[in-house]
Amino acid sequence: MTKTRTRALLALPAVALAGLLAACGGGDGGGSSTPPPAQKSTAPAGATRVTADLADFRITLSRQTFTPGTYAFVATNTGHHDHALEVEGPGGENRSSTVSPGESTTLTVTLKDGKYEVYCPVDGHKDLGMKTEITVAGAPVNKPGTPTSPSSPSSPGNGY
Ligand SMILES: [Cu+2]
Repeated sequence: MTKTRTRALLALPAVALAGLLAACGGGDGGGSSTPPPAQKSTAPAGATRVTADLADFRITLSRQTFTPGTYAFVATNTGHHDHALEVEGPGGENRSSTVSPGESTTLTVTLKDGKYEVYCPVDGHKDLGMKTEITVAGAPVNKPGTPTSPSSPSSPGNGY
């Protein structure tokens, strides 16, 4: 009367894990040592995650230099006033929704070569110090970096 059940289900977790591992591993150009938790993905696939801390009245980004590509700015309001994040530069401007203290929002922006101003567009906060500048330069994230070698000028003519 006893039936042995084939435990085919045991094979599943390993497969799921392998799929997860293959899914991450995006290009990380900077020196962030803490990998983001692979839990909920509010950002589209392929976007590099950047955190933006919106305090009273200062914006702190997890990185200052960028290579062209798509970024998901995860803005968290750590202050006591409503704040928002605006990224303005080549290619236009992008504004996040306004976030209440303690809340966070994600702003996805595609950055091109150039300089961008990152600030809080809420009343006068920019002038109170909620602004910073970022630089976008170099090879796209998904390509291996091409070294920027300044063409060496002809060697000084000492004797010939
Ligand atoms: Cu603000």
